[in-house]
Amino acid sequence: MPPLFTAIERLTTAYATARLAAAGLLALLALTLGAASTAARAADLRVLVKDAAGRPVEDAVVVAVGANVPAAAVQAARGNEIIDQIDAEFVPRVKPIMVGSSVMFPNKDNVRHQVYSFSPAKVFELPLYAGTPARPVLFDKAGVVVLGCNIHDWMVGYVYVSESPWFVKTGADGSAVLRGLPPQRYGVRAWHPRLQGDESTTREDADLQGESTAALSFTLRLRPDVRIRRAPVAGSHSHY
Ligand SMILES: [Cu+2]
Repeated sequence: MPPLFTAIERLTTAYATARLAAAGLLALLALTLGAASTAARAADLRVLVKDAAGRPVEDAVVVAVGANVPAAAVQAARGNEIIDQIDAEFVPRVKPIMVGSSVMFPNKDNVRHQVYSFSPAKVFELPLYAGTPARPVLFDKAGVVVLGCNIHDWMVGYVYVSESPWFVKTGADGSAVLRGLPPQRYGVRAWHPRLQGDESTTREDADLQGESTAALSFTLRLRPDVRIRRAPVAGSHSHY
């Protein structure tokens, strides 16, 4: 090839490479700026759940529902979750998950468990087992799934299968924070295993357009805490 053409070819290649690099940089910059502005606009919603007597309610699930649900939020919320059986109890006793998530139920006890649910949102049974079952259970329908064990009547757990990716569970002080909510209007509701009446009646509205933080408080009417008396369990620490 004549030297002139080679030179032109080299120049053209160099130009193309530079253009590609510039385009790449611009795209990266746009992505970074976009992510930064989205993060800056996202809001935190602090929630406080109390009972009718004003006492903090632990293990309440608070769900925020908005019209615009980014696929990334769903992807981040959906996952492989774990509910242990420790000392013949479900740990945690209340587990909120995103619909489409699966839950593994490892048995950490020296006794066998037979975990089941008859709840419409998920009917299943794990045959009597020790250790970790081979397969997780897929929760593909929103709703509350009450867990039991055929061997230990007092074992009760709750999987709260949320249709929205924005949910949180309250701590011992009755509070929790829903983080990174995109700016929009939300219907926010609270649920608890002892909630009296329909969960939808707890709904409150939050407008997070132009707000970086907001707060809501819920007062729930709860049934008395009645639990099935435990029997001594071989290999458990409860009867020490
Ligand atoms: Cu059991």
